[in-house]
Amino acid sequence: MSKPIYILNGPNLNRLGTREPEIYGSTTLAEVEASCREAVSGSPIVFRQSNREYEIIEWIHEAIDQGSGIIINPAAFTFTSMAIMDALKMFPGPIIELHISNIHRREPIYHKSYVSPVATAIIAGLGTYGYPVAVRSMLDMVSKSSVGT
Ligand code: CA2
Repeated sequence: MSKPIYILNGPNLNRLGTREPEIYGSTTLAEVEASCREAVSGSPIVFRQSNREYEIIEWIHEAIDQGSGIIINPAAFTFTSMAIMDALKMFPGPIIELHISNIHRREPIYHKSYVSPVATAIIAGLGTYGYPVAVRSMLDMVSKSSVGT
């Protein structure tokens, strides 16, 4: 069995699909998870969401030991968390930073990401469709990376 891709979601994303549909769409996080599982067609993924910074850091540590790649939508922690940045720095495989909205089209407080400098790639502005796109790209990246085996 190959190592799983970790898909980690930050604060408030458990409420996806319930407000601001003009920015984030009407798809729920459960539906996003289903779209990721469909995109990997059987390859293992770990899909999680937390409103707690420490829990996301613990999951990044778990991915360091057990994962092939990390896709992370850190939500508001994108703009605040040096601790998540430091944890991601320790991950030896590919990292995709993912945002549903295009953070660079939004207010200046959404422009400075702590995660971007340690990410392999960034996806933003594709809506929730960005998740299956990220998963397919990650499958391709881990197949070329020694961490994926
Ligand atoms: O566009 C993204 O994916 C974001 O990471 C979402 C964050 C925001 O702070 C980032 O700037 C961009 C906010 C997530 C809020 O969660 C929601 C909850 C319910 C409905 C919609 C969003």
